[in-house]
This record gives sequence, structure tokens and C-alpha cells, in this order.
Amino acid sequence: MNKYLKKWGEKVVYQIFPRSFSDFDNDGNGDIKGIISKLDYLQDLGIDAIWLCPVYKTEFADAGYDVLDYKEIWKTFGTLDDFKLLVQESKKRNIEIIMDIVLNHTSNKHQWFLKAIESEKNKEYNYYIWTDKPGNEQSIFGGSAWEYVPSLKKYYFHLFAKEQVDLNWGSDFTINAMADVIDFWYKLGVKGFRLDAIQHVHKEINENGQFTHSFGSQMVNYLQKFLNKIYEDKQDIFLIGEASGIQPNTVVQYGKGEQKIADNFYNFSLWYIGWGRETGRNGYDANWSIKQFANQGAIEYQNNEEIENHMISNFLSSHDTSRAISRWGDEKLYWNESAKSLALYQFSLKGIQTILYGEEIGLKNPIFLNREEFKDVDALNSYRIFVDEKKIYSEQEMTRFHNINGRDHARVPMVWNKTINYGFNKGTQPWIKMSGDYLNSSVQEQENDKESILHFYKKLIKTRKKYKNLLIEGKSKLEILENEIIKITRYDDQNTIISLINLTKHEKEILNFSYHKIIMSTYTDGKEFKGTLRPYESFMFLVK
Ligand code: TEU
Repeated sequence: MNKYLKKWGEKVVYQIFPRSFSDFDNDGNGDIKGIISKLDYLQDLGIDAIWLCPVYKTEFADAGYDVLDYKEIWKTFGTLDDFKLLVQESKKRNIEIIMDIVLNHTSNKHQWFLKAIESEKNKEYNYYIWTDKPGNEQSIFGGSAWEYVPSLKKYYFHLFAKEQVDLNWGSDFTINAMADVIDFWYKLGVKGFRLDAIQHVHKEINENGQFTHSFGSQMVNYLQKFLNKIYEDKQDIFLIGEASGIQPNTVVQYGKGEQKIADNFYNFSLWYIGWGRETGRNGYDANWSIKQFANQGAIEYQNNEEIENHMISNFLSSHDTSRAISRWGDEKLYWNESAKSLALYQFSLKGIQTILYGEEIGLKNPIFLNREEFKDVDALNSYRIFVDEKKIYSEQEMTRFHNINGRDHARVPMVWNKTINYGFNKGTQPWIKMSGDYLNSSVQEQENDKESILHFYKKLIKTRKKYKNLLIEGKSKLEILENEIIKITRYDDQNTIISLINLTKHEKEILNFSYHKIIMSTYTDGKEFKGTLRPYESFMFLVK
């Protein structure tokens, strides 16, 4: 295998939502200088790369995924010089930067779109998708996917918010322009790229007359043209495809061989667990089960030998979900142990590991009191559509739904210490509400507590490197035992590591299990394993 891919496969990636990480200039918004000031912390944590959510010039209609200029830093976040310093300082600490490339759409204030709506004769008109007669195609964020432009008497297509106009990837211009964006950041030292929403680049009406917005028939063709352009002069880059809906077999299809469109894909197997049926990502099914958690997809990702370690990125939460601990862990009595069990689950899996900022200290969902406290366009749209227009849910119901699965939970300020605004800044009101009751979970407190979640993460990352031949390069087998214990086996010809994960509040018996040594455990009282797992007690064992 390509050595370069192998090297990337070893990485632990830390996801930063820049507006909420650290606010250096104390204006209420996180910034690049703030990130630089935390690089020592990240180095000590042991991570190898930072995935930066978009930092480009934006109106922040969809948290920066509405880009006005792909080669400029949003003023609120700093300058291009700050960015260059971030790359430089990160390199010193062996940390790579991964840029988030929003290639399916631009902002409706992007120069190209402003030119496009001036006249159909402008070349920019062809960069977008138009119709005279809109069908009833729906946007992922709710409502019609078509928006009227009076100056042209036409409608443009937007799969996400109306401020995010879909690009026409059938045009070589789009492909070249996006390859040029990659080139720009590459020349500044960026080697990793997250390709946002790539499954959507080709929208079409299929043979059955149905509209499809994902994995369209030309997707591979468009993206391969893009890749070929990039590879002309850059072989040492790593491309992570963000394509929800991808499955283990399609990861093989699109991750190597003739139809390759990226080096790695997010493993979305946890994505829908606990989502309510009617309201999508904001709803919640309290009866989610371990079977759903370690679902068929999750099992296949591990057990399919065609999927090599570097080909998938595992994550518990992202800026598009709420906090893992609040969805599948215990926020109270077993907060510490359940956060550790979730982490142990993730780090036992084959694949690159991605940690959302704050996950390493067990940050949980804050409580949003009402609609006004939410910032996410997806949340606000669902109030408008399901509460105001369709009257399917009451205001209180919608608030409760979003308090479980809304995206804003993963976008609130980091909790650094116990000083004002938890050390996020020097006291200016942050742009979004702060984390709530934080259960002594600040970075500073956890630094000083050997039993903390933070220390557990540090040890996990070290363990991943120490047992690299098994935890990174080893084969993987994921099973659910009869009593809901998740068993993950990592092995090579000589050695075996087995993790037993208890993600329940109940004691579980494990019969006939022998091991050589405990490598990690989620309880800290040092008790040996004698056949019973206590609530949220999980182990990683070396087995002879
Ligand atoms: O997310 C992509 C996304 O939301 C879709 O893939 C969606 O999950 C799927 O179609 C559900 O049916 C990315 C970003 O991560 C997100 O924050 C942005 O809002 C979105 O793209 C638009 O740029």
C-alpha cells in the first residue's frame, strides 16, 4: 500500500469549530489566534491533525458552509497571516491541518453568484443550476429547493439553505475553480482536505422520474475530473470524503480502484441512532438499542477486509450532531464511565479516529431554553416549518427535540477552566450560549485529575500508538454478545486485543473469558475483571 496513505491512517484527528474554541481577541467569537494559543494543549493530548471547520469569508448563514470567498479568512476569525502562523506552529508540533472544502455550493453573496444574477449572458450564470418551472424538490434543511430571482425571472437550486447556491459540477469551470482552491491552501502547507457533501455534486431525475440528490450517475465522473486535476502536481495530499449515506460496500467502491473519488470516508454508522422518525436530526428515539448502536453497517465496516484502516474515519459526534454522551451515555451518575466507554468503543475500531473538541472532557449538551437561543439554520427552519407553518409540533416539543439532537450542542464554547466564560475569553458575551452545568469538566480541572476523561483520552491515544500493529494495522471483528456487550477483536498473526464494551446501566456477566493483561479500563478503582462488568464498565485486554 501507498506509504503516505498508511501514515495518514495512523492519525488521530481533532475537530475544531473555530467560532467556539478559543476567543483570543475577546470579541465573543473564537478565532485562529485562539487556536494557536491552544496548540500546546493539543500536542499534549496527542492528536496528529486538526480538522478546521470552515474559516473562509462568510455570512455564517450555515456556520461558515456558505462561502463568500474561498481564499480569504473571515475577519472575525483573523487574517491569512494568522492562518499561515497556525500552519507553521502546528507543523512544529507534528500536527497537520485539514481544510474543510465546501464544494457543492457557494454563498448567494459570492461574487460568482452576484455576476450570475446580473445577466444570463455572464459566464457565471452557467456555474449554477436554474429552472423556469420549479418542481417540488425539497431542501435538506426544509422547504422548496428552488428560490426565485426576480432579475432573471428564474429559480436557482439550493439543496441546503437558500443562502447556499448549488454549483453546476457539469461545468469544467466549477471543477477547475475548486481544484484551484485546493491548490491555494496546499501552497500554504495544507495536506489534508475534507470534501464537504461530495455525494451531492450530481443532482438528477432518475429513470423512474424521481429526483435524486445523492450519488448521482455523474458523481464519479465529475469528482474524478477534479481529482485528476489535483493529482497533476500533488501526490501527497489526503482526501476525506464527507458523504452521509455511504455504506461499507460503497466505501470500497469509492475508496479504491476504478471509481475512486477520495482516500477516506466518514463512517456514518452511528449517524441515525436515536433520531426520531418525523423530525430527522432534531428528534429522538429514547428506545434506541445496543443493536442499533453496533448496527449492521458498523459491523460490516470492521469485518470487511476490503476496507483498509486508512479508508474510514470514525467519530462519535461532529458539528452536525449533538454530543455523544447526551445521546448514548449517561449524563449523571455514570458520566465519567460512560464517556470513557464510548471513547474505548471508538478507539477499538479500525480506522482514523476523529474527536470533536470537548469530547475529550465529556462535554454534554447544554439546555437551550427557547427558539431564540438556537443559532443553527437547520433548527430555526424546523421551528418555522413544523411549528409555525404545518403546526405539527408545539414550540415546547420542538425545543425539547433540539435539546437532544440539535447541531448547536456541538457548537458551544469550549470549557477551559472555571474563570469567566470558562476561559473561552476574557468576559465578552459569546456569540452563542455557554455550556451549562459542566460537572467539573473543565480542561484545567481534568488536567489535575488522573481519573478524568481527559487523562483517559491521552492514554487511549498513546495506547493506539503503542499497540499500532493491532489497533491500527490489525484485523478487526465487531460482535454484539447475547447480553448486549459489544466485543471488538483486533488481531494479527501473533497477538490479539479484545475490548468488551458495556454501554448499559446494568451489570453484565461474561462467561469463560480469559486474558493476559488489562490495557485500559473505564473504572479507576483497579479491580481485576472477574467475569462481571459493572454499569458502563469496559475493558481493553491483551489476550495471549
Ligand atoms: O453536511 C452534509 C449534510 O448535512 C448532508 O450530507 C446530510 O447529512 C444528508 O444529506 C442528510 O440526508 C455538510 C456539513 O457538515 C454541514 O455542516 C453543512 O450544513 C452541509 O454540509 C452544507 O454545507
